[in-house]
Amino acid sequence: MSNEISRRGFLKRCAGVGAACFLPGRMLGSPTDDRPNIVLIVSDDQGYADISCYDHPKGVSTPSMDRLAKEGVRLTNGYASAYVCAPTRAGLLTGRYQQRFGFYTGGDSRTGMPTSEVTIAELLKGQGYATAVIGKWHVGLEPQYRPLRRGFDEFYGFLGHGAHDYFKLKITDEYTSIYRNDKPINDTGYLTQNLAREAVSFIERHRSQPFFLYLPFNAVHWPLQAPQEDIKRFNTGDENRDVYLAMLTQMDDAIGEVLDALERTGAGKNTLVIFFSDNGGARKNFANNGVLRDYKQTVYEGGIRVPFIVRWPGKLPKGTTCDEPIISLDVLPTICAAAGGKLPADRIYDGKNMLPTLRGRMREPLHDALFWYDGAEQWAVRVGRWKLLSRKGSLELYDLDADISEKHNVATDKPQVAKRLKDLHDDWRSQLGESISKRRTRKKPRSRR
Ligand SMILES: [Ca+2]
Repeated sequence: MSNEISRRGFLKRCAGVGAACFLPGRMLGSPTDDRPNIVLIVSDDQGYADISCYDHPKGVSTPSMDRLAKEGVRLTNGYASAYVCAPTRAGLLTGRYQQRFGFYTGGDSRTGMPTSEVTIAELLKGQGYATAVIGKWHVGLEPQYRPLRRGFDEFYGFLGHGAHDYFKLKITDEYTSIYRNDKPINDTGYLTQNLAREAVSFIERHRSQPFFLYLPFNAVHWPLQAPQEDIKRFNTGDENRDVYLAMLTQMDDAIGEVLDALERTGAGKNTLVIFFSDNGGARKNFANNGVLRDYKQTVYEGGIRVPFIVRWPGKLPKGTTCDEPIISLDVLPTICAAAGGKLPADRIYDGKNMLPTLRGRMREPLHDALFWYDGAEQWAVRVGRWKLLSRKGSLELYDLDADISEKHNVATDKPQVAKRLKDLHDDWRSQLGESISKRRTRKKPRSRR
C-alpha cells in the first residue's frame, strides 16, 4: 500500500508542466522543445540469426531492420531480462529487474504487473508526450493492469496471453479479443499488417507533438500463420520454416512502413528508435539462433541474447557495432536520458542509460553484472567474458569471449571465478520479491485460478 501511495505521489509531482522530476522549465511544443520522439519496437521470439544484419542463414532477409542498423548502432551482446515474453516486458516497462516486484514467469502476466510500479509511459505522459501501445500487452488482464491505466493514451492490440491468432480478429472473450483503447473490436486482415496500420496512424496524428510509440509485435511468435502468397516466396525445404520466414518478412515490412511514416512526416529526424526481441528464438517456431546454444525457455545464450539495434539520427553514430553487454532494462533509463529527464528517486533502477556506451565513450563496462532468474530451476549471471549458469541443479561456467556457443563448461577449472559469480548472484537474489502469483493465491485462497 505504501508503494501505491508513493507512486501516486510521484505521478502527481510529474503531472504538471515543468515538473521538478523531469524536464524543468521547458515549455511543451515550444520552438526550443527538441525532445525526441520515441519509437520502441519489440519483436517476439525472433532468432538471433533471423535478421540479415547479423550472421544469418540463407533465406533470411530483413531490409528494414538492416536499415536501422545501417543508420544506427547494432549491439552484439544485447540481452533480454528473461527467456520468455511477459517477464521481459515487465522489466522493459519499468527499467527494473522484474523479479524485484515478484514478476518471474509468463504466468505472472495473468496476475498483473503491480500497480506500485511506474511505467515508462507514465513518465513520458506526465511530461506531455502522446503515448500509445500497439500490439501485445501481456503484463496484466484485469482493468487496473490494462494499458490505459498504465500511462498509455491509446491502445490497439490484445491483452493476453502470449500468443494470438494472426487472422481471427473478431471479438471472442475479454482476454483474447482485439482492443481499441478499452473496448473489444471486430477487425479483419492480418494482425502484423494491422499493427503497422495503427502505428502509422499514430505517428501521422501526433507529428507535431513529442510522442512515445511502443510497438510490441507478436510476430514471430507461434502460431505459424502467414498469407499464402508470402509463404510461397520461400523454399527452404522445411514448410514450417517457410511460414516463419513469411511472418518475419511481414514484420520487417511493417517496420519499414513505420520508418517510412517517420520520414514522410519529418518526425524521424528527431526520433530515437529502439528495436530488440523479447527473448531468444523459439525451437517450436523453427527459429534460428545461429551460433548461440539452445532456444527460448533456457538461460543459455539462445534464450536471452537477442537482436538489438538503436537509431537516433545525429545523436548516435551510424552503421556501428557495439559489443558491450547491455540488457532490455536499459531501455527505460536510456529513453529518460534522451528526453532530458531524471529517474524517480524513490526506487532502485537496474537499467542504465546506454547512450554514452553507444557513442563509444565509455571505458568502463555499463554493468558490473547481469542477472537472470526464473523463480524456479534456472538462473545465470554474466560478468565481462564470464557467464555462470544453473539448470536443473547444474553449475556451468563459460568463457563467452572464447566460447560463444557455451560448449565447454570450465566451472571445475576456474573455481574462483565460479565462486565470485555465484556470490554476486546470491547477493542479487536476496533483493528479490516474492512471486506475485504466489502472493495472490495466498491472499485469495478461494479466488478463481
Ligand atoms: Ca517472446
